[in-house]
Amino acid sequence: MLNYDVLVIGAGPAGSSAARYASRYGLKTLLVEKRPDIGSPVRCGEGISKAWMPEVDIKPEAHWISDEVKGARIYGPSEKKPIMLTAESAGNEVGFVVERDKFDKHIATLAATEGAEIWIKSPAMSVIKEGNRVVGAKIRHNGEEVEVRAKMVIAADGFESEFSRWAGLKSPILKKNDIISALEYRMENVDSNEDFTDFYLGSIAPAGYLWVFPKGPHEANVGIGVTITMMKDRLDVKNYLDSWIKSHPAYSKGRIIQQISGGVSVNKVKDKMSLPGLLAIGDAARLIDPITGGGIANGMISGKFAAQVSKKAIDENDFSEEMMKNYDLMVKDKFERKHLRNWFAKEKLGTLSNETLDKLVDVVADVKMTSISVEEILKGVQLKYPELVSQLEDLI
Ligand code: FAD
Ligand code: OZ2
Repeated sequence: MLNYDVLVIGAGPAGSSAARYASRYGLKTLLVEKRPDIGSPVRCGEGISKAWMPEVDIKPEAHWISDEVKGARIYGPSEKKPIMLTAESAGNEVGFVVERDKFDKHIATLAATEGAEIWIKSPAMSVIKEGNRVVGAKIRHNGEEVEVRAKMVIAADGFESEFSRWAGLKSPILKKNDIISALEYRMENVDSNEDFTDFYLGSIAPAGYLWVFPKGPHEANVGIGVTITMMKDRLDVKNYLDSWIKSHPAYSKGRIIQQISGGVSVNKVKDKMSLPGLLAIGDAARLIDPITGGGIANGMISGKFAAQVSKKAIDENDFSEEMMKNYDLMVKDKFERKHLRNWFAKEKLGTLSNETLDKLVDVVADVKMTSISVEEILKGVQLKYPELVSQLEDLI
């Protein structure tokens, strides 16, 4: 049996961020990852904005940046004039398309630098509980099942998260209209614009969108997310992506060098993301933004919160439900209102016809955007089409 202050399950960006901060706060920390290679295989569009990075002490580094973009373009179904979110008009920083495998390894390296121990190829197999408190996990490590005891356990095991459900947390369960099925090709020999991440709305991607995130002059991630309630068949999402590519000469001449797929949660913030001795973070806590589908930033921020509450719980020797609520409150304070607004907006957007979406994009494209954010787009919609956002007007 081994003893730690903090055991983190999963070395994605959320888990590595939690392990990094827990170690920084002086806690003896073990980070376990089931895969043999942190960050790989990549399952991500790799698009991130810059604005949140200082919050989790991340400085951009060339080795994990694939492309620096100057803005985002959002196209309606007829693909005419897009809504432009650009650094020039908004006057703030934009974002990157990253090399996600290198990015994830970088965050794990930062955790190691602070002193965290890391085990790869080491899946958590089951939860150890004493009464209602989680006190560790059984980990398969070097061919053996090792009992790891920890004062605090952090579940960072991603969208397919099982650990917190094994422990008895119900909140990871999602409603069908809050699940996106996503598919993406990494494509070579395409003509995308290196300066922009592009988003395409409409019946080409029912209740979701299609994206093109540039990775260089002739390389891009071309992906699609569709709400699963809009799908009749598992293959629908591939058919949607293939038919869009086929009808766009800049992409149809391209070559697919990698295909990935995965689930994306697009829900409101859950009420409870903790149990005594256990905190769920990142995708395991369903913290993806419900309109952009972006989860890297939120995962890393929630990892920092989990480390802070772990430190407090350990210092005060209090692992009660009440103590864990501090984490739920920090997460809600940060994300609840924004995700509620974006959830309502995505629900509404999913009901609009191509014709309405075209009109909407056309008029909102004329609004000067002063920051690169979803809020700014919704303010534009409120200005031009108030009836569409009447349900969420208090949140804009
Ligand atoms: P993950 O990155 O999933 O990490 C979880 C880790 O836990 C994994 O390494 C896994 O192997 C490990 N693990 C699982 N079970 C166990 C176990 N039992 N024991 C040990 N380890 C375990 N977000 C963005 O911000 N920008 C994007 O462009 C973007 N594009 C996306 C495109 C697609 C197709 C998909 C599916 C998602 C996309 N996302 C994007 C979402 C983003 O990938 C996630 O929100 C992000 O990875 C969440 O980080 P995480 O650390 O919570 O989980
Ligand atoms: P704000 C990002 O985080 C980029 C993430 C890209 C993730 C791609 C993953 C795709 C996976 C699945 C698809 C999910 C589909 C979800 C359903 C949607 C239903 C329509 C922008 O720049 C964050 O970016 C704008 C960044 O956002 C992105 C900052 O935003 C455009 C979003 C696309 C669609 C919106 C449609 C609205 C159209 C209305 C006509 C602000 C703060 O940082 C500022 O301080 O999270 O707001 O950050």
